[in-house]
Amino acid sequence: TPIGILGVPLEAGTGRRGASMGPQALRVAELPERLEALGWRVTDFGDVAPIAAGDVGRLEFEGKTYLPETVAGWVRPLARKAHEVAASGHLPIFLGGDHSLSMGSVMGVARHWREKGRPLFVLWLDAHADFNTPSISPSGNMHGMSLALLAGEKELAPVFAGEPTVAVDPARMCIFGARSIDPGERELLKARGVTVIDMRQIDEHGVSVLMRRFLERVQAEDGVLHVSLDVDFLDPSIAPGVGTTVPGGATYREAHLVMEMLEDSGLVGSLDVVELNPFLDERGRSATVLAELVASLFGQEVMDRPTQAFS
Ligand code: DIR
Ligand code: MN
Ligand code: MN
Ligand code: MN
Repeated sequence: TPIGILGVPLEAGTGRRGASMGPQALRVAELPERLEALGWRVTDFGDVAPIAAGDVGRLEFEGKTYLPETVAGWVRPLARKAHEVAASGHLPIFLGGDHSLSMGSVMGVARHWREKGRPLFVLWLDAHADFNTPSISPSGNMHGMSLALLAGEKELAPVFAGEPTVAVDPARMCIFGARSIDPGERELLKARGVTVIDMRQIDEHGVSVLMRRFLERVQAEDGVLHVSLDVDFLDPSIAPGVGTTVPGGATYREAHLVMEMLEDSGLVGSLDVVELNPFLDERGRSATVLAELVASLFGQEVMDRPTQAFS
């Protein structure tokens, strides 16, 4: 399958400016060219065109929620475009942009896989769970609510009001690398049955055992996997270019092992690369690390040899 790239220069979902420059920084870091060098056919569909917030109309929520009309103005057309790119036989890669964009990217691919009759699983590589709803969010930032929306939380329904929605089964979601979860969010994750692999578990068991456990579940159900990679999954020492750094993240090698195992599994159907903030980055370091990780996910390896842990 050819790869289809979509840029989503959205930053209204986060408290800091700069993530809107993410898609272009990932292009400058030669993400598309790296994939082409691995033998993939790559089409860059450019950046998604948003609907103006004023044309979305006022959206009402139960709690503090910043710029929801702006976010809705991006993710509604994004979901349509994501569906279109997936339906045209491309493997979509979404370049962000803050993590609220996943409301649209995953919604679009979820529509596609429901038509195809394949269960969609979501792997959320992130320091955070992004499972807040307006009534429990301490910040009101919508990038902290995207996974909750995708799980079908009713409070967030106005974001896609009037549009077709497909919820992802929370039991098919896995958050990997977590180390900062808000109190209300933690309760909701438990109530919905989301798998949360925190850094403590990764320290104890290692990436390979935990990833393998999840990938085997996807495979057993003949599922397809959407991977959502938040820059802050990585330790800030290797990827400082993100608005919400949290110490104690994945190392360079842990992150590559995740990517290599994903590639060997053959289960990945789509990818988000989100929260890169070039304004906070150090000379494109984080952009380059991300481009290298994406290359790993699409077949770059040292020797022509699959990872032993999953084959
Ligand atoms: C925090 C931080 N849980 C919030 N979230 C995110 O604002 O809801 N930071 N996603 O990247
Ligand atoms: Mn996130
Ligand atoms: Mn995060
Ligand atoms: Mn491989």
